[in-house]
Amino acid sequence: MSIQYFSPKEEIKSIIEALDQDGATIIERQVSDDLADRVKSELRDSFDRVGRYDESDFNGYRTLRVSSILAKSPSSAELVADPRVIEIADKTLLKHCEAYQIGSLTGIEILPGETDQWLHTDDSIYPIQIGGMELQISALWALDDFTKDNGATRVVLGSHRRHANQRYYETLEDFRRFNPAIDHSNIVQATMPKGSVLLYLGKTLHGGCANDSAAARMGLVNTYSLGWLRQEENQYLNVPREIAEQYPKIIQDLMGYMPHKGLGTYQKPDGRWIDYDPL
Ligand SMILES: O=C(O)CCC(=O)C(=O)O
Ligand SMILES: [Fe+2]
Repeated sequence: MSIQYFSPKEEIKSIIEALDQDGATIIERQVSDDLADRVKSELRDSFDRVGRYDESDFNGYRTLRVSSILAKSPSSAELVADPRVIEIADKTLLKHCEAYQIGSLTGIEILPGETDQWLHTDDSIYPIQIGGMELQISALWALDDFTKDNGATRVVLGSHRRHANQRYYETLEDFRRFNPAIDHSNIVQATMPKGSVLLYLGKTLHGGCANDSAAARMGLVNTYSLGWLRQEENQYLNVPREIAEQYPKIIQDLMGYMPHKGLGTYQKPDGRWIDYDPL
């Protein structure tokens, strides 16, 4: 099997069909090299200063990670609110909520020498599974070319439908043992040029890959989750309010400043209530 690639001009219907069928798909060169380079350079200093603080067996020990992305990289807002990605998130998530939100935003730089990350589902942070309902989707932006050798993400195509065992596997052998029905050829790498975006569902098994090249591979993962779930990353604490106020309304709404019908409401000092206001 191979992952389906689309151009930015492709009809949205075909992209959604591929996402539904395979659990993952790629839009190639959805944004310019210039935008990818801007985000990359805005994040560089943070990767170097704090990138090692999130090392773990799951995250790896040769991988740099940064969060609070909207506090560090103003240009990343263009990725978060990318109209194509938003259209796809609308179609996937608005069936199950009134409004959705940023679940997390994480910069990930896989350094040379890193080994395979555990195959996992991103929605495993939530202790529930509801048949036919996606809790979240992920958009993984390539800020460098993603190649076979430098750590292009592995995706298990079709795993969103068939996979019902564990939510992560430390080794490929474990994965095979628990999922004998999933053919090995369904594990593919999301190779893609800089500026492309890999879209995958919350239930799709995937993981970062070993970096056997001589250069680092930087990506930005943006999850969008149903508006009635708790956000994975606390946007209010991670992004200072003065910075949040500079962003357009769509970004503020996605950060969670827009309540979700009866949840997260607040009363302003002047007494007015802020309640649900659809995007
Ligand atoms: O960096 C990657 O390729 C994927 C990382 C990932 O899936 C995760 O950390 O949840
Ligand atoms: Fe992941």
